[in-house]
Amino acid sequence: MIAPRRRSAAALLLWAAACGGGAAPAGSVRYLLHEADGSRMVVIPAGEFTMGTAEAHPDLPPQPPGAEPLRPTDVLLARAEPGWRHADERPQRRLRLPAFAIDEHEVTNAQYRRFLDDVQRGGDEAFRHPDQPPGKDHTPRHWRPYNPLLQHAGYRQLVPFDEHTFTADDKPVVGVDWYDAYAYAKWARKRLPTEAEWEYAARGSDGRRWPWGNEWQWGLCNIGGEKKGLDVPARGRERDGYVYAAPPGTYPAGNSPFGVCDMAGNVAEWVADWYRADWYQVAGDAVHGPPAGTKRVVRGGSSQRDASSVRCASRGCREPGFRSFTLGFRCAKDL
Ligand SMILES: [Ca+2]
Ligand SMILES: [Ca+2]
Repeated sequence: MIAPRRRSAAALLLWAAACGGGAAPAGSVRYLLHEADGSRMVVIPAGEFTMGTAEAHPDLPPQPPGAEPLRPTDVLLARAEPGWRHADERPQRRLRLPAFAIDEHEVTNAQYRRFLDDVQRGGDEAFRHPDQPPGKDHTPRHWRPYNPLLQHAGYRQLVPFDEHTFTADDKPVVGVDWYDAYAYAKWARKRLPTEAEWEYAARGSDGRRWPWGNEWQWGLCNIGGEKKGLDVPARGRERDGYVYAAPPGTYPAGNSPFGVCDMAGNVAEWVADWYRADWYQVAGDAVHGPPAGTKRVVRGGSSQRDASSVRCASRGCREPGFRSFTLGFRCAKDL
């Protein structure tokens, strides 16, 4: 296989039908085939959008059909979930962005493996971030031989891991830190999306809560479900079919208005910006994050989170060296 660093940068533009469902009318999604890493990207047109959340007192999280009413303690616990602490999403702002392209799917293990093979042969000097720790290895955390019982002692093990749970070619890569995501994007002649670009690609121009609209619907994305609270009999009985990540594109009816897949849940996604909880209060019309910080923004929520945490405006953050079986990324590029 020819390494992407030696490939032509030529890319093919085409128009194609939407990949099913979602809010995008069939035929309206403009795709771009990005040769360097074999990804299909969605062209996001220049436009104005609503970033952030207006509500000061959000609703309670949607419960599965037929579920028992929430007890007062459940309400307190639900409001303690990071996705319900809306303060860092306010005030809501209208921002204007130039056109860009974003990966239709989260980066897969198959794609990441080509990157890893290339940098293990030729080094990562051309791709690594200046702040990357010396001697860093880009191997995802879960690609190494491991004893899941020992190495995941800090996690609730919901169903048994097997050797392919986090490594199958068609699954999103996880266990990568921000430096890995940055280096992959540069290797692929792309970049990480900004927080604003990510949110615009997820919700379009009308400020909707979830990629498909304002009403929560089960089965349109991969989140945590009945397993919550270590409910042993419920393990593995997910309404969306997956306890951990699903192959990208499994829920086309939950696509964003632009036809971007899995912007709610599946794996959470690193983006380019530094996190600052009060950034929206001081950012004005800035479309980038603060110039420095200690944590990078994570967007979209994951297979282990609730419906609120996978809202388009929900913000998370992690130290750039953090790795998790719920955290991956996708790339963007200028047009
Ligand atoms: Ca699930
Ligand atoms: Ca996602």
